[in-house]
Amino acid sequence: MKFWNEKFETMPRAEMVKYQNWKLAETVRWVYEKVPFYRNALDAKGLKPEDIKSVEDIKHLPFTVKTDLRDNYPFGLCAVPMKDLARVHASSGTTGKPITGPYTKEDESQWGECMARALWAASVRPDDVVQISYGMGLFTGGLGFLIGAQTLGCCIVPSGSGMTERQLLLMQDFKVDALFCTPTYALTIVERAEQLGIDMKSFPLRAGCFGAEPWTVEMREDIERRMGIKAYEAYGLTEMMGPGVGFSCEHYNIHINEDHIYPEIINPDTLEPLPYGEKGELVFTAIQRRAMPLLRYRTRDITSLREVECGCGRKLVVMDKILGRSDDMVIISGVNVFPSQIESQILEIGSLEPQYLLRVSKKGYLDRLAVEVEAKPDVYAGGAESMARVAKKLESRIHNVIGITVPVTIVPSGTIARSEGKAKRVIDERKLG
Ligand code: DLL
Repeated sequence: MKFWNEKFETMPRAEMVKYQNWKLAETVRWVYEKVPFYRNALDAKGLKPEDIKSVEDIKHLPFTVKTDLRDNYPFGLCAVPMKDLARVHASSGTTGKPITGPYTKEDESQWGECMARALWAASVRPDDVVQISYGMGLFTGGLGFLIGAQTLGCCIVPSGSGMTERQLLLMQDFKVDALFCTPTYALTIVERAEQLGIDMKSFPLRAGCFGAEPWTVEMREDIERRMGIKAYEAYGLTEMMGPGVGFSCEHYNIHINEDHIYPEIINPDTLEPLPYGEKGELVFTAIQRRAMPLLRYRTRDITSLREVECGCGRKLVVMDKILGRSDDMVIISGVNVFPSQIESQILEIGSLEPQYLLRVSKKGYLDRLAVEVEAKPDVYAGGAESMARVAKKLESRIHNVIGITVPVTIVPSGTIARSEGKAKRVIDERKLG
C-alpha cells in the first residue's frame, strides 16, 4: 500500500473541488446555525449560508483572527455544548490567554486519519517502534503524533520532551525506528549524543518527523546528516487540529490535507486572495470539523501554495516551507527579515553551529538587528582572529542575501539556551522596558 488513504490523497482535482464545495457549504451552514459569532459576522455582510455554494465563494466569507479566539475564550466559538466535547487542547500563545482547541469524538478520529497519512508518508509502518519526544499534554504535538501512531498501529514510546540523555538511551535500547519532535529538539538531542561520544548514525533510527516551528532546508540536511536518517516534516496549528494539516512526502513536498483543511493565500495588507505561486499569509477553513470549525482563519504564517505533479503520486496541494510567522518578521530599514533567512546563511557556513539568536533593538527611530551565533570548536581554537573572520563571512553573506548590514557576534559555545520544544530565535529588546 503506497498511501494511507489512496482515495483522498490521489483524488483528481475536479473531484476534490467538488468534495470541498460540499464540505464547505455544510460547514458554513453548521456554524451559522450553532455559533452566534459567525451568524452575526455573516449577517453583517448580508450573507446567508446558501450563498456559499463552492470554494469560489469562500472569498465572500469573513476572516477569523487570533483576537476573535481570545475575545471568545474559552468556548465562545464552539459549535457544540461541552458535553459533546471529547477533549480540549490549548496552545500557550505568546501573551495572555491560551488558544483553545476543542474536539468532538469525530474530530479526534479525523485527526487520527490526517496524522496517519502524515506518518505513512514519513515511511512509518505499523511494525515500527516510534518515539514521541514532542511535549505530551495540552500542546497538540505529543498527543497528535500519538493518535496518528495509534491509528497506524505502531509500538509507541511516549517519552515526551526533556531528559535528553534518557531519550538517547530509550532510542538505542528499544531500537526505535522513527523519532518525532521539534527540529530544535532534534538538534539538542543529536548535539548531546555527540558530546557523549554516541553516534546516532549507528542507531536503528531511520526517519524523523519534525515540525511545530519554522526550520530551513539547511537545518533539515544538518539533522539528516548527523542522525543518519531521512527527516520529514509535519505542519499544523492548534486552531485547526494541531499537527496533521500538512505533511511532507519522500520528495520533501509538503502536502495539505485539503479535504479537511481548505487553504488560501492572501495578501496580508489588502486581504485579497493571491494566486498559486505567490507568497502571502496562509488562511485556513476547517471544512470537516464539528467542535470549532473556523472560517478563513488567518495563521500569520508566510508561504505560497503550488499545484505540483509530485513524484509521490499525491495530488494534494503543496505548500512551500514556511518562511516564518509574520509575528517573527523584523523590519530593518524597510526590509522584511525572517529568522529563517539568517538560519540558511548560518548553516551554509560549515564552521558555525545552528544555534543562534536575533536581537532587535531600537536606536533613535531606527530598528537594529544583531546576530549572535555559536561556532564549531576549531573556530574558538583559532582565537579572536578566527572568530572575527567567521563573523565577517556571515555578515557579508547576510548582506548579499538581504541587502543590509547586520553585525554578527560569535558567542561562547553553549551560551545560547538549548530548547526541548520550540526555539525562541528573536529577542525583541524594543518590547522590554
Ligand atoms: O505547533 C502543531 C504542531 C505540532 C505542528 C507538532 C507540527 C508538529 P501551535 O503550537 O498552535 O501548533 O503552533 C502553530 O507553529 O502557525 C506555525 O507558525 C508553526 N509551525 C507548525 N508547524 C510548522 C512547520 C503546533 N512545519 C504554529 N514549519 C504555526 C513551520 C510551523 N512552522
